Amino acid sequence: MQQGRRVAATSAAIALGTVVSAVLTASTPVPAQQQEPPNPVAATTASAAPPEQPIVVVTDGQRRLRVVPLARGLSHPWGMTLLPGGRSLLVTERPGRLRIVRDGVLDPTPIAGVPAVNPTFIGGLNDVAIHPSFAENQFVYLTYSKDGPRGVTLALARAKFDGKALTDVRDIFVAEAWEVPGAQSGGGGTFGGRMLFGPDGLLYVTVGDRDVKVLTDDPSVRSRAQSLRSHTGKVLRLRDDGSVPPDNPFVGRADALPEIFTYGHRNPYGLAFHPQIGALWECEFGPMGGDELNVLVAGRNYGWPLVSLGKNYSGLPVSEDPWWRPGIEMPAYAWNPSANPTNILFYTGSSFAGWRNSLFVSGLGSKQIQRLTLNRQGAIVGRPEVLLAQLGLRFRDIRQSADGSLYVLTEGRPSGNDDVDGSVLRIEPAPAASEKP
Ligand SMILES: [Ca+2]
Repeated sequence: MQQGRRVAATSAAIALGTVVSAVLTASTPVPAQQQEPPNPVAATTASAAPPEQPIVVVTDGQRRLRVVPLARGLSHPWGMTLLPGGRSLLVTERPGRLRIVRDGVLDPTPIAGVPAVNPTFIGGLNDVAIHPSFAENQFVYLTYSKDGPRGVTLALARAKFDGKALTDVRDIFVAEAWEVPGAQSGGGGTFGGRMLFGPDGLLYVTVGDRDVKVLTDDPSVRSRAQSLRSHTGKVLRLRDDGSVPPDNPFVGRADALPEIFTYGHRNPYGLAFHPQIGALWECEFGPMGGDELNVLVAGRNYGWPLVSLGKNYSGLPVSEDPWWRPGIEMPAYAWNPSANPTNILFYTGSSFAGWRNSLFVSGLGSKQIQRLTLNRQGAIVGRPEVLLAQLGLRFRDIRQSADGSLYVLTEGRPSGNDDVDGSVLRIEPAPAASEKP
């Protein structure tokens, strides 16, 4: 996995180099009296450190953004959720800590009560979500890599959060996605772990393909994404107590696990509901190439590994049918070069003029946020607008606050449980160039 990721990161970096130079050279010169103070972006381009002070950056669509660091010194921040009122947010650190930022200040003490996680390689604590009725029931949900007699799998815990600590912590769902981490993969395969409550009040959870043979051409593990008897490579649909909604697509079938909503996914890390059409969108990593956006329909097969535009890390194509086979859904959008999409978000605010209903994508190896435009039919049109590529940071998550700001999580390096190069950044519209930032 390490090796494969390095290869993927290199090709993404080459593609990104073009984007970055375009961003840096495309600006129209402005009269001297309108020029800003020296742009602090230049100082952060080469390092992987998040900014220490608010800075202004320009997108490749010439939009000026203000980037405000809210928390630094985090270790691989993975998921976040804003608490009601919008003044506090919870953020996970992959090695196994849950942190809280109140009024823009990170509490130095992690929140007590997080379950024990297996932080091997890219395992650990994943996402955090709150119940739609959090103000009444204080329910917080965590996904994490759980140790057990059959190796490691993805688990979903629910707890009560009183503003200080987690209590009544218990697993409400443990995925049938066990694998024993192998030396071949340098780790334990991918876990997924993204969570999203839908407008139906149900909890959607992603599970990765757990491919401990990812560096080989051997498809025996990844093929479990096609098996309805496994939670590997699936998007699941659960009630708020972890039980099965009776209208799930495979309920009542003896040959299928009833939590499954869709199947045939590789490394699904992002979920978002379209604000008007209501459809659930999902993003996933391919191997080398093959990153996809999918529009999920209950019970459908999204192909992995029978259909993929990607190549195995050996260089051989994953499939002779890169686009389609009968019975398999095509992606709504495929990235070339890779975006490494970690989460997606339909923007519903009004802070950024013209951006409502755009789809934002946080990118890991691509080290950028992309804004995709949809037409009235819900199809993606035109080229992505690239945001924040100047920072040189890997983006793990993107969320929107009630006031219309965007929040992103960043990390410098891919793995390492002692790293402290992660941050929470808030993105706001920047004042015009003639004003002070
Ligand atoms: Ca697919």
